[in-house]
Amino acid sequence: MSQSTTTPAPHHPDSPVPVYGAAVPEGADEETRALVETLYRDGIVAKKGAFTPAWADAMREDVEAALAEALSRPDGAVGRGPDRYYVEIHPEQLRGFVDLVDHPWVRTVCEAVLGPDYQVVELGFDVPGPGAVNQPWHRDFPMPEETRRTGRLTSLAFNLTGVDTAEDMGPFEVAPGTQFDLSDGFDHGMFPPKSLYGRFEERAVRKYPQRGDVSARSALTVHRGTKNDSQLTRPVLVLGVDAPGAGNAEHHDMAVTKGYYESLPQRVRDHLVCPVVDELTPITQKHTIEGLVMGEA
Ligand SMILES: O=C(O)CCC(=O)C(=O)O
Ligand SMILES: [Fe+2]
Repeated sequence: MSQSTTTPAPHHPDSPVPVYGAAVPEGADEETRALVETLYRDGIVAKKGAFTPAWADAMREDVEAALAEALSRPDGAVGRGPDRYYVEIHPEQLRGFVDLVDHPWVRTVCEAVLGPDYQVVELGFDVPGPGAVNQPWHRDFPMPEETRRTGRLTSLAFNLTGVDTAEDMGPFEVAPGTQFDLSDGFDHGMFPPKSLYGRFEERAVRKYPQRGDVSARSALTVHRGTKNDSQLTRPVLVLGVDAPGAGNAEHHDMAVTKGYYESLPQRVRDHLVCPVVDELTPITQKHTIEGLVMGEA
């Protein structure tokens, strides 16, 4: 999967034309090529109906149990704005974890974009409640040096909704094609200045995923959760996957017990780099810059 050395420098946010080509692995079939091309062009790609609605309902139950547990202890959940929580969990807190990481579409996207040695580094969820407001446009982390230099994406965030998304629930909004915007002037490399909001608003697409759908995006594609005008929460699962060396694992505290690890198929184990422990420790959320900038819940 070597990308040509002639890749031009990333374009400036003011430039309308993304200059990166997709890094399609050699020998990829047509479906894989299309997935990688869409991801490199739009910064997001999705598969409808990857799981059944019943599978998504079970995921939602696990997410709600984990949220209740996290809210019951100090720093179990971190605020990402008013009535919007982020909670990180361990794989065995999610009954469908193996189904998720072993799903053919998920595996294909990971392998094609991140290479055969991709690493599952983060499992968590965002829960915007009825009081959630528009988030500032943002990246989930700053552009890594490698992406800036080579135009290669080195990590992916998979999202799965726990509910059928309706307009009044404050849908996820994304600005396709902004994953390679240079971040000069972005606050902490993540939050673009208001003077650039026009660029994101022009491109903004609201997503209405239904239970069972899965999407994969670059965390660099500028996006935001929007204002929830309903009485319902809109839980979203987040699975973070890295290319080797991308360095996101160190920001997360995922672990698995020995017994659970031993129960996993080898091809799932192959992508887990987290510690194997005797007993799980509930994850304490670090207070992050996201919480600060988005306004603690
Ligand atoms: O509301 C969403 O779906 C995404 C929220 C988000 O982007 C974040 O908290 O970083
Ligand atoms: Fe985000």
